[in-house]
Amino acid sequence: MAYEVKNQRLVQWVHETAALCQPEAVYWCEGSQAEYDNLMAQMVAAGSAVQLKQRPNCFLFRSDPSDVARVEARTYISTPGKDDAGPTNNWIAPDELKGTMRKLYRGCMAGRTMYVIPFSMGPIDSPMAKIGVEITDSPYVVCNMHIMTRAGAKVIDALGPDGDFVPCLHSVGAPLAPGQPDVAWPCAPMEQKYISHFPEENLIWSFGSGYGGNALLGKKCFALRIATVLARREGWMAEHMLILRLISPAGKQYHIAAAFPSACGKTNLAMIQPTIPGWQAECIGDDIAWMKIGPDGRLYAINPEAGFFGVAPGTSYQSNPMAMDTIRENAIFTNCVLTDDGDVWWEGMGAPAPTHGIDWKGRDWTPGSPEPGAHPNARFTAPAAQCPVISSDWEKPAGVPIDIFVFGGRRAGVAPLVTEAFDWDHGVFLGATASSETTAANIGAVGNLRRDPFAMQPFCGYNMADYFQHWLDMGDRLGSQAPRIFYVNWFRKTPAGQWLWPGYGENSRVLKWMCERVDGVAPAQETPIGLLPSAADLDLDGLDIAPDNIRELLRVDRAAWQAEMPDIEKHFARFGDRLPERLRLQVQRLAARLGRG
Ligand code: OXD
Ligand code: MN
Repeated sequence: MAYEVKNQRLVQWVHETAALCQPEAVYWCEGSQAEYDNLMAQMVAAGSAVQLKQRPNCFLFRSDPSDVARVEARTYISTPGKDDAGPTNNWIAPDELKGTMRKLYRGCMAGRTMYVIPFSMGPIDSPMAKIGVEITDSPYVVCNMHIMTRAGAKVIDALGPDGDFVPCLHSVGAPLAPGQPDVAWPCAPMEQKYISHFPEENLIWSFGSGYGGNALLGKKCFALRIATVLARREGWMAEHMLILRLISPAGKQYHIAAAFPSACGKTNLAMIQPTIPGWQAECIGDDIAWMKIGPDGRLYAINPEAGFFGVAPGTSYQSNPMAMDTIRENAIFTNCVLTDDGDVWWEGMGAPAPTHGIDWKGRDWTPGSPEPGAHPNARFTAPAAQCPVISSDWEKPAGVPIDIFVFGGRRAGVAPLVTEAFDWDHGVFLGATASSETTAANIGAVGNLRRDPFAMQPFCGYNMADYFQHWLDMGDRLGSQAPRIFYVNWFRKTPAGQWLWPGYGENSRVLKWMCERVDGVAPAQETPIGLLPSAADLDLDGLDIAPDNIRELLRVDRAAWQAEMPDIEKHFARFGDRLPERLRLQVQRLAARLGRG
């Protein structure tokens, strides 16, 4: 061990876990570059990683074809009572789940090294940061955690003898018998995969998968599912939100936190390059925001992560040039195409497809091949500090003051380009009813409408109805200092399927209107569904867009909204009596404004 561990609870837990999982060796991670380089060299030698000739210090991994995404159906919130997990979560009683998983963990690390990764979510010197320790038998996870969190010896120092931490136990679930050769991507079959959370104990147990949020336990498991529970207990907020800073030509800063379901361009918006002259944007985070009320009564946000774990397909110099520049070096790629000259490629990269490459399943691939070369959920892992537009304040211990919340989804019709909430409660209603049409990246048939409240459906660690109430309570505490709430839809289409709005950098035009609303200088029209700009209120200078498109983007289709009401009622009915009365009232008010009931 490269350092002394004075925290007896940690020493004890590592000891007990080693006794249960029976690894060949135990290794305490120090978090250094040498450690990272060493592990990568071992994985290259073992054939599980390929070093990319075209990108300095970059590596490609290919997962097992059965282990490619977060497994929501195998994800559990294990509270003593089922109702505490609520209707949006899978539930098994803690004793039963622990019994099942203990059997799986017994001897599960045989023939492997057990790595202990102390990590901090949030800059270590931030009063909002929290410490976790992940135990894993995957060196791929260790390298990813190096990038995604602040990991290693410095966290042991911060933990001290009595510091608190969230224990995060992870195993790929593939023990090796003596002499048994390893595979490139060890994992367990689906029916043995469990991504389990025990919120009463702030404990995470993950078994069987080596991929993404199933295995990098600081991200969805800790920073969202466990953190939502801590946040409610302690009076703060853990949200599935990007954080960005917008700077006006006059130099005024506005901070925006925005929540979108998967496949709605969240990472693109986090790194937006405004097209309006004089406006600039800086990225603070692309996935998660932890927010706390500061001494001045405003809401301050930090990004608990240190890296980006982004979807590669569709990322191009057109859709997200800043992400493309972030991943030129020191990045990990998973399930992309390997080109013959030693680079990565994916569908929607904007670069011509290689005439020949190796696909994510390790097979020869050419542009005519029947299947995509990269998996649709192929990923890059890259240090946030490498983003050319990372804010100089992205690691500010106190965080940045949030002015604006944005919710949104992908819908071809009904939801206009932008809506401002009448007030906080109405904004909570907009978040609670957020909806998106499923794409190829989601589960279920393409084009189905899915309610994804606050983009938190798979990430809320307790009863979602109580989470709605927590939002209402936070609004009460913030009072007049509360951020303004908006709802956007960048994805409107004509009946013929043409995009009505250009999106990407042009979305800055909508963000500018929001900033002007905060400053009280832009008008808005009152409609039954909220406050909308008129075409004249949006800065459309230099944008070649048909007036009919703008009219359609800002039209409130009363009949379509009336038709929407039963689905909203059905969505809320899932929560039964636990649904806050104030949201029930919002449904009634919307119905009344629409001229019904
Ligand atoms: C993610 C997700 O990977 O939200 O960030 O699915
Ligand atoms: Mn996410």
